Amino acid sequence: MIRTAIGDGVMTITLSRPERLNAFTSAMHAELREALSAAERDAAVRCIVLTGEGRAFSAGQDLTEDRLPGLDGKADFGARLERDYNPLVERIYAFPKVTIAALNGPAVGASANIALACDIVLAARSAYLQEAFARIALVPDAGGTWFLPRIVGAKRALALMLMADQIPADDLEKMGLVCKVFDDAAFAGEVAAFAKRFANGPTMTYDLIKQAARVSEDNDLKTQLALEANLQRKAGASDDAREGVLAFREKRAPRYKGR
Ligand code: T3D
Repeated sequence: MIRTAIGDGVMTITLSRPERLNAFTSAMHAELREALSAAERDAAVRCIVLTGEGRAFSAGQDLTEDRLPGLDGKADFGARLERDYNPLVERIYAFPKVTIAALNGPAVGASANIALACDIVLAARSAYLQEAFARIALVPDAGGTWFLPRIVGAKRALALMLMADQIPADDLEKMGLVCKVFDDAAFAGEVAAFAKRFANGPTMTYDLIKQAARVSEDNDLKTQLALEANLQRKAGASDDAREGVLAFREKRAPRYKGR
């Protein structure tokens, strides 16, 4: 259900239930947690790519996994979120290494929002994203109501969630939901090259940049300036910062070690 492969400092985590468009089950969540722990522990992993096998990124929660809503009045749809999705989204959002969602195909429901929790979203031209929840009379979850307004603005986010339509990759790029779109035939190669660039970069500094970006919307300017000074103190004391300046002076490419 979850496959992992490491190469060039990048762990590629592949959601792998192609016959169900990689829809999430509880077992898949457990395997994904394991994969993320392994990626966090392993110093050789400097960037992670989350993608899907086959023609989809993922179709969200597996709608056949267990009970049908509404029939006996006992189905607790919040419980699964609290157990599986909410910790996953928080973990990806705060992950100490750069995370890339590579949308090889549709990203639907909770999976659309798991993708938005990643630092960078790349998409194949044929991919789409769909906040499909309202189509089955559910509320956007897995962080959708938090990420979307912050990326596309409150009014547009609300429309996307109410309409629940499929948004093509080129439109996602225009809205800022996707960073780059690549032609389908070139997608795998472009994603690998994109990820390698981060794996070869100053990964400790990336973590500091992510820390600053995560809190900036909740901070006033004064607080954020003070935070920048603290983070810069840490970045400036790193081997990588020294290497970056040395490489500039010596007119060569820097060789970063992530410390
Ligand atoms: O606790 C809780 O449950 C609350 C949490 C909710 C989180 C959520 O994610 S809610 C949103 C769940 N996802 C959806 O509503 C999307 C459902 N899927 C679709 O609408 C369509 O499959 C797509 C638009 C994604 C793709 O359409 P299409 O025509 O390209 O493919 P298809 O033929 O519909 O799907 C291929 C197969 O995958 C098909 O199986 P079959 O008929 O060949 O045996 C289909 O049933 C299966 N599949 C697709 N999505 C899911 C799924 N099976 C289980 N769960 C799915 N989500």
